[in-house]
Amino acid sequence: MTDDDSAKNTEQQPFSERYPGLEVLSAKPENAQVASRSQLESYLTPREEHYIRNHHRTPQIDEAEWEISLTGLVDEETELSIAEIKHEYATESVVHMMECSGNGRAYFEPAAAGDQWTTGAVGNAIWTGTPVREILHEYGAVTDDGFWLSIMGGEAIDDEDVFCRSIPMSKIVDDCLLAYEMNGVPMTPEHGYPVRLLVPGWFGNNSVKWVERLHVMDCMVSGEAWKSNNGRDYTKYQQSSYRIIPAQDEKPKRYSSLDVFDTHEQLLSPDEIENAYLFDQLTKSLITSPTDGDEIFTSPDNCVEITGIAWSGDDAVESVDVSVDGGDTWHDAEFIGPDLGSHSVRKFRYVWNAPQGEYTLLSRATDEKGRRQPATVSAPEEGLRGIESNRYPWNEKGYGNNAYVPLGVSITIAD
Ligand SMILES: Nc1nc2c(c(=O)[nH]1)N[C@H]1C(S)=C(S)[C@@H](COP(=O)(O)O)O[C@H]1N2
Ligand SMILES: [Mo]
Repeated sequence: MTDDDSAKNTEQQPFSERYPGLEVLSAKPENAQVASRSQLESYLTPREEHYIRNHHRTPQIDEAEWEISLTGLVDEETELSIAEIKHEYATESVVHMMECSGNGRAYFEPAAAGDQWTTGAVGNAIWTGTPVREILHEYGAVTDDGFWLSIMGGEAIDDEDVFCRSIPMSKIVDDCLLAYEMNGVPMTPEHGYPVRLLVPGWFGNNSVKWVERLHVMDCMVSGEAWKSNNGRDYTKYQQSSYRIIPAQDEKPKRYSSLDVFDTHEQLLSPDEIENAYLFDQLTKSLITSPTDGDEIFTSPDNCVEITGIAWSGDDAVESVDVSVDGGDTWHDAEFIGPDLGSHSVRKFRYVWNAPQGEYTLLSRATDEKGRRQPATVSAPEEGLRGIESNRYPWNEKGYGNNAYVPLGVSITIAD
């Protein structure tokens, strides 16, 4: 398929028909998750089955006319064409399990506002593009640690707030891409065509789609000038959305810069950062087979193979445990299949000698720093700011839920 075909298709077919594997949460703007867990059994998520999350609507962009401006702390401000981005620098690929920070919001009690994503706002794809560092170096940008790159999406119209994210320069220089291909084919308009930022291992909200401007700064977008810039708020999606806000806080505390980016580390040290920012993904896992409500006949060998996937942020998944008794006892699962890099899912399995009965199956992953999924989400009255005593903090916007209990699978083993 050529770039032109994917652009044309948008006009021809409704969104839900172009993504038949997705369950639509809202059609305008387009928000949709993978319809079933069993679709996540394959090592890679097909482009048409990768969840979609939009705040506004998908813009119709002509790649030949699109330009990205590079501004701020650079020797030379410039406009980059898509042809320059694609052809004048190195090309790199990464397998990234992207998760929307709202994935699992549906399990918050009381409910948190927003689309009620359950388990399907994830996708494991091969993303290909140009390393951002190459472009920054070409134009003499300041790329020292402590600096930030603010990336702005181009879809806002009239006085809509601009989808802008500030990413620490150390992460940008390390492995961020200006991506234009997904699984070896051009990205569809909904996934960011013609070009998106791809931040490997970080929550989806960092991977800005339809990039229009890159701005090199010594701080994040913050302060009055960015809050009202020609009538538009550039700070909302950095400073107000995608923050962990416990029930007792009216507003998140805005910081102009940070030293700690790791989301889990922020959640463990709320004295330093009162409301964590959703940057790198938390450790999480999901049983994909059997599925909830299954009745399984095990004869003649009494064996059930439990399989699933696990993923984490910048730190790789180290191990996965499986419980068949609702969390009383745990067994080591084994990894199977290829290791596609630390930002990809790992597939796991546990082979179980299954007596007749009813069971709740659970899985929990641990990352290479020894950080394990918490069991449940706390109650808002507890006021937690971080992960404590095996509980994930309830928060007003329902972000980051990696608790394992709500993800359990109930099955019956029949005669
Ligand atoms: N410009 C822009 N970029 C954006 C968004 C958006 O609304 N506008 N949504 C973000 C969020 S919250 C997520 S989870 C990912 C989803 O990417 P996908 O739709 O390709 O799955 O895009 C991110 N990039
Ligand atoms: Mo998201």
